[in-house]
Amino acid sequence: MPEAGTHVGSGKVRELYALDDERLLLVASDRISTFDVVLPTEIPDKGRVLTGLSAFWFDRSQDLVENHMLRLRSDGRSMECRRLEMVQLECVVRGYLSGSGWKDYARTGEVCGHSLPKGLRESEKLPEPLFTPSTKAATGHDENITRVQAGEIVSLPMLELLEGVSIELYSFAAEYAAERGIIIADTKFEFGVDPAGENLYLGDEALTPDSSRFWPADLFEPGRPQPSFDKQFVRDYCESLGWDKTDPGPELPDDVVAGTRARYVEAFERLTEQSFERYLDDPESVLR
Ligand code: Q0Z
Repeated sequence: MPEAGTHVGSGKVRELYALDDERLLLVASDRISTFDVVLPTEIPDKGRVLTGLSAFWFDRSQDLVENHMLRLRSDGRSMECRRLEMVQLECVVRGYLSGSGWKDYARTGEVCGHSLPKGLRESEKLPEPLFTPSTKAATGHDENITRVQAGEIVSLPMLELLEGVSIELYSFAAEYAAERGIIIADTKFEFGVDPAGENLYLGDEALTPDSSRFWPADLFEPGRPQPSFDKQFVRDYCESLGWDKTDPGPELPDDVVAGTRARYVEAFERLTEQSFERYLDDPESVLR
């Protein structure tokens, strides 16, 4: 139980607590989801890897946009955050054609109202990163929306600010990660404003494998779906069982857990350029 927090929300793999009127505590568990189902087996330290990566990116991107991080707790999985009024848009940026972006392109030649060249293949790098906002569906799946629909949720000046900041953040992170062998194919940002509505902040988690598609660059080959940097062992194991992908999911064997933990740690170490052991010893070591 976190110090002085009343529970205010649950995500699939994270919990949110109120500390006071101005501050929230975001706690990342070791739970893992695949095919949208949370599995009964945890991946040890997954929550610490994701919190450490979020903290790393918040620190490295603070000149691009302010963010909600106030403090990283010594457990390595909890972040004290500025309480914001969240913008009711999922700010998705896609650098590669995958997932619902690929599906929409294959059907219509467009992704969220952006027309694209003909003949692109699944997983291909896009000529420019695309801002493809979606709605925050309370249950089920986020829905891709057009610019016009997004303009009904936020003002047009706010939409243009979100688009510009989102693309800058993605471009910065994708270039940094590519130099370290990780393709960030796409990512989802969530933003908020202070109570006066004066300042924009990057919130939630940022540029983690749970909020993004991470692909190993050395295996990149357009024309097919790409292996996931972090979850591929879990997916392959689940596929080998013939599980119908409804709740409850299967327990994972020890070798799948160990292999998956190693991939999360590898992503952390490649991106932060420091050992995960050092992070466990001193979480603030990811901050400059
Ligand atoms: C984030 C979520 C989670 C359940 C609300 N800084 C903030 N200010 C106000 N609200 C939020 C934040 Cl991050 C906020 N969520 C998403 C996260 C569990 C829901 F860990 N909801």
